[in-house]
Amino acid sequence: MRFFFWCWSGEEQLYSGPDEDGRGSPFRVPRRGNYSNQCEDKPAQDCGCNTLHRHRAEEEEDEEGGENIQHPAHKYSERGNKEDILSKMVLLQGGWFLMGTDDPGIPQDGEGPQRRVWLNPFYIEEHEVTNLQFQLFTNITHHVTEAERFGDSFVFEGLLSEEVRSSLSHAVAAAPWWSPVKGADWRHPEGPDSSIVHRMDHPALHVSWADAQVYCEWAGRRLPSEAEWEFACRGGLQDRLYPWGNKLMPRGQHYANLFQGEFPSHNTAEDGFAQTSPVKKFPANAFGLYDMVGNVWEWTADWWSVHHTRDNAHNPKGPETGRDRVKKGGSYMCHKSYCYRYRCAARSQNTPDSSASNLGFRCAADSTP
Ligand SMILES: [Ca+2]
Ligand SMILES: [Ca+2]
Repeated sequence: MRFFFWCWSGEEQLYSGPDEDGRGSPFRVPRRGNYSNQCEDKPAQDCGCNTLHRHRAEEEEDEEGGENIQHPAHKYSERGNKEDILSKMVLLQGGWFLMGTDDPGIPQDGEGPQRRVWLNPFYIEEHEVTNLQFQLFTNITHHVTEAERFGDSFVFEGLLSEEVRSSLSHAVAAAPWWSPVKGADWRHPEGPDSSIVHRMDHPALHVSWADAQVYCEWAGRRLPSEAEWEFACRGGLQDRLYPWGNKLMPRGQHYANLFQGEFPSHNTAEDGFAQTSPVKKFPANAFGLYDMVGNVWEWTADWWSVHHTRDNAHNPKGPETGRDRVKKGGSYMCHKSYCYRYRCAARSQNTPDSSASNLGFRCAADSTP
């Protein structure tokens, strides 16, 4: 039995920092091994520190779980043609652009300073990887995600059934709308009694950075760097908040799947979706890319750092090492009052083995296969 601890300390997330779509990331779980509660030597009032025990499955059980997950009603055989599965990619010409902002919405996230960045041409998928695509990938590769191996993943409590909710032993204290749910994985986004059957064109959830890496490598692609992702998000516009400009709702229209209402208790779903939406439901940006902000957060290749200089950079790839990976774009859970991160310059982070019900990815490439 392994134990996991979460701590929240103002701007510093010591471990599983619940924050997300609140303030930070739903959880940042050290992968395995010796965990200690680093908050123990800090005053509780400074840390807001809570100790949660997540009972992970034993490794032996993980192995069995690996067998069990080969179950689903696979509609598609292993003969599926990879080229038919993969997303269309858009070629972006790169060049100089302004990355980050000098007017950060959340300064502690390292959104600034604004700096000039050069990118070589690259390709990026036009939408987030969907459940259908991820299912076909797993059918062919038999890949077992980290959430499946660990036996749980984080789910926004507002989406849970009464049955699952009543079975929960704890939530993340600093962000009680997040709960670790046993049996939550990409096939069961809200726990064992949920499924993706009617959501095959929605983004795949509960996919860790490592899982996303495996998918992109299998596809002959890679994760985008943070700079590439942000360039893609901006759609050729300079120093704008959103992929389409500075106004959140031009002509009163919703341009992204975000959270309307009172977070976290009352989601009016004014944009049509209280949860994820099918990809490509909202307008593309000028590059023809969909859901760059909103719908689900997207992993990037970079390690996380909040320290940037104004120096010009060529094809930056982020720090060489780190603990967390950068994610971009915000999600359907983002509300200005809690998670004003549905902007191109906004950013957040998770440990590479983290997974949640609002975190997905898309791939990029240097060239077409
Ligand atoms: Ca929404
Ligand atoms: Ca997105």
